[in-house]
Amino acid sequence: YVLKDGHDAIDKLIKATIRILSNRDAHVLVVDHSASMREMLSEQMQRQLYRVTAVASGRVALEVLEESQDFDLAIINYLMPEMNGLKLVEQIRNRSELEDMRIVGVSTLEDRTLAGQFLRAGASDFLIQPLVIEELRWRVAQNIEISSQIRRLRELAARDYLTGTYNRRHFFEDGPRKVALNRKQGRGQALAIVDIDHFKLVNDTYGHEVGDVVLKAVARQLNKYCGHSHLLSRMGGEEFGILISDCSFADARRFCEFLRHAIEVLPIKTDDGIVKVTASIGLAEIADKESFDNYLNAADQFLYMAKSAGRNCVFS
Ligand code: GH3
Ligand code: MG
Ligand code: MG
Ligand code: MG
Repeated sequence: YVLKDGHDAIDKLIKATIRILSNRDAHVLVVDHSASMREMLSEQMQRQLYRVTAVASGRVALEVLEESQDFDLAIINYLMPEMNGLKLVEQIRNRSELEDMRIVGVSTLEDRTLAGQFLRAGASDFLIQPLVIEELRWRVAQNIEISSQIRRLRELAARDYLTGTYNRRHFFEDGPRKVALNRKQGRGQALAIVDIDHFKLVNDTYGHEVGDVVLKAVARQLNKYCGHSHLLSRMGGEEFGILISDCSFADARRFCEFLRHAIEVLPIKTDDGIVKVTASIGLAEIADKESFDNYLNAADQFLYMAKSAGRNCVFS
């Protein structure tokens, strides 16, 4: 009986450890005016293998969050001169790019309404000072688990099921955002639409399954060269959109020509042997302040011209 109890305890310990380890490297921001609290919180977070950044004021916290949006959770003390914890939470929640970050408010029990105020302002959780270490650890661990689940779901929702590239929804969400950012930073950019030539014929000749293999291979080839620099998405069917960033228009044109060639020479292994395809590309320069949709339309018109001109070419 004792042994069984022992196994149970070990089992629980292992499960708890796995829960913490699965989120190691999560990034925690500690905002506390007291140096000893910052030190204690940092130590506790590091024990759970989280990365920690500790700052002494709301102002510095906002500066840090301006620089990096990769924080999973912030622990924010109410009592701070200049800007109190509640004000800081309100400011953070005004910024949509930080909406997934979990916030744990901290304060003494002097004012019983503070927990409610913190939650109303957008905090995810609340802890009473003096902190109980076990409670601190598990509230933080659970909130980080929620934030990583949200991240996983977002990632899943942004991907195309067949090819693994970003999907249309993500392209139309993130595309305009990236265009605005490039514009602000004075970077050249362009929109391309890549459409596989006579793809219907591939399906008709070899069947849908081989068609799927071809789609995946073309997507992998495009992804190989777009990497993190250029936003690639499957817009639908056998059509891919690419937002080319930080690039002169001449270079964007060369890049598209390179992609076209990379598809043309790609031998695609299928159950029916090697299949080869070509693609046509329409490319529009993003230079003015027109909408994302307008630039896509322009790229689409160039694509139409490329098809009319005999396919396997780039028009811009
Ligand atoms: P064009 O050179 O003018 O682009 O001709 P096309 O045959 O490539 O273009 P069309 O728009 O006539 O046909 C596209 C085909 O893509 C039709 C559709 O069955 C096929 N398709 C769309 N989505 C998928 C998919 O997920 N898997 C497969 N295997 N085929 C798909
Ligand atoms: Mg078509
Ligand atoms: Mg096509
Ligand atoms: Mg098409």
